[in-house]
Amino acid sequence: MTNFKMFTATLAVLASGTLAASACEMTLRSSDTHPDGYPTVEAVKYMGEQLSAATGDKLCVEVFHSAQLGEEKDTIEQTQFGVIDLNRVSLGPFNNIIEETKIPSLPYIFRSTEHMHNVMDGPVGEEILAAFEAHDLIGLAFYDGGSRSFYNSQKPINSMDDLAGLKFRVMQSDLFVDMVDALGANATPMPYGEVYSSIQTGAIDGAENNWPSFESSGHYEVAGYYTLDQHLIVPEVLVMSKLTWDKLSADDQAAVKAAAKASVPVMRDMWAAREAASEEKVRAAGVEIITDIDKTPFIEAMVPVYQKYVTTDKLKDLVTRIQATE
Ligand code: BDP
Repeated sequence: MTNFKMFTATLAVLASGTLAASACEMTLRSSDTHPDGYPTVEAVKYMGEQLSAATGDKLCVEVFHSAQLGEEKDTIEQTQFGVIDLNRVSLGPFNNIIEETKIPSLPYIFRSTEHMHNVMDGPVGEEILAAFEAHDLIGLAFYDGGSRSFYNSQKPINSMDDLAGLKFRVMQSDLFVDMVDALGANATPMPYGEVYSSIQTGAIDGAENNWPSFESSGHYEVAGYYTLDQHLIVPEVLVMSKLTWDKLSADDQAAVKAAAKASVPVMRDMWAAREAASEEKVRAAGVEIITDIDKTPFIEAMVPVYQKYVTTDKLKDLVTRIQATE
């Protein structure tokens, strides 16, 4: 689609959706690739309720879930242009645009979800949120994205050697292409919505994701082997268009930030519950889960990836501070 056609299509969906929330002075339209009920979608709805309460129904949020407004790479652009007000996205698709987002997207940079929380809730997280502004976006809050692991339709992956020759879809980020290459497999960046049919037709052998996405996307129906190598713990982010932000009073801006922050702990609880439920569903469907995997060779293979992407003093400093965080 050309940009013009894409914008027109988005505007048509937006126009059809605004009636429901017309009591509000301003309805902020928010995009999410995930289906209704998914923790990120529910977190932004919760954020909207908080915001409406805080502003006496002046500001409302309407979430367009299930990629109604498009795939992430396109919706990011539309958020920069102010066509979409809010967007909940993985940090991955920002990597090629905002340098700082590459650091928390590095493979094995976080030792655990708890480590990720400690980093992203602190000064490093604030610095990364602040980096969005130069790109016409306001970073509001980070959400959980679990840990991502490889799944495929061909065979169980028990070691790094088993990845050789397989073709995996990655998010549209050069960093992830290099990550997969460094592991000895082949990478194809593509939008999330194309993954199911691409595995089904054999255009790719698999992809990588967390439990809730593996389950909700139905990818587990076409990729019967899931290896918990946990190469990425990529935070997700809620951003606002700077054009929308600039239309708000200072008080309303503060209310937006507060509502976004308030949704974080709620999201984390919903995430933990959904992770468990998704795992149960995927296991019950008979997917072979490989848990006993030595991650050391995977971690060692990432040295050239770090060398390629952690280039400036600023980025090196971010890595050092993340590694030094408990
Ligand atoms: C999911 C993220 C979503 C990404 C998707 C992907 O929540 O933002 O679009 O992965 O792989 O886990 O593209």
